[in-house]
Amino acid sequence: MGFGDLPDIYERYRHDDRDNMIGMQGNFMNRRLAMSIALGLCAPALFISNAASAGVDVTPPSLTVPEHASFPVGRQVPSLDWPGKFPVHYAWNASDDSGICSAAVLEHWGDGYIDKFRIWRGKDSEVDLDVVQSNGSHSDNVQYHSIRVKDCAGNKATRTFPGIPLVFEEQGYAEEIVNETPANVSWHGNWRLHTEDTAYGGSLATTKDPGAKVVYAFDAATSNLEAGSHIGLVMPVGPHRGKVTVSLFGSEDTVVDTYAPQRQPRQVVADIEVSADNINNNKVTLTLTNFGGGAKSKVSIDAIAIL
Ligand SMILES: [Ca+2]
Repeated sequence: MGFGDLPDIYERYRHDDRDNMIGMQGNFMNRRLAMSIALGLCAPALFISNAASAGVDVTPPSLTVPEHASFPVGRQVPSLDWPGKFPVHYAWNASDDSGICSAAVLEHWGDGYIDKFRIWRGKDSEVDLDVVQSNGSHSDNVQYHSIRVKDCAGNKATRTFPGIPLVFEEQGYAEEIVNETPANVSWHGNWRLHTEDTAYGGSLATTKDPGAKVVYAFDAATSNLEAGSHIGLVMPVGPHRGKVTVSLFGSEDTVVDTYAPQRQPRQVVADIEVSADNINNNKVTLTLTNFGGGAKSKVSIDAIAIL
């Protein structure tokens, strides 16, 4: 099965395409909650009139391959079994001047069942969406997902991708994420490596000691790091957490506060752009230091996202 359009499955699906509801009802609820999709844009619920009367063509819209967005600070990185937001950038060309009117993610199950999650309604050719995992584990029954768009004349097209959204990263659609303990890391001071269910990859490195430091030396070529790349620092935030100093070789230090009134795992607390000055002997060196100096001095490193 290729990753292009799936006319047979698509036709079966069309019989159920009676409404624009987000798929949180009906037999969806009888399934394991493998994934849910939240509205990524709070676009006004404009009802755009059928464009057929405007004499537009009826060719289905053509989709570009989904692109991935950066991790804006404040995003939550999903993990396999825990909820999180996963930002994805889509761009496509409408077949006519009616534009794209809606987008949905279809979740294809092994028994032929298809769940639909409408993720966007508006009129644009480019959109950033949040794909949100629910609090359930992914079922083995989910074989693959596809994105379906509909133009304002009612024409539809699908783009299929394998696996669950989290697996985007293995398919080249998403950011590379490395756990807190890659091979090229050196620890200074007292750090504790421990398991944590809600952490990315199920583990964290934690220190309470001001001045404790960790140095990541990424190979620029193998990590796909170049000028203009972004590094997303993934850490938990919460009421007992403090500040961390973040610096790249060749750049000034930045202090990031991981205090938050409520505990939240897997937060992208910093998004650092890499410049040519930061690449030295094909290495990009990231240093994180427990800033201390306040009432809270606990910081934990969860993961590094390379964008
Ligand atoms: Ca981790």
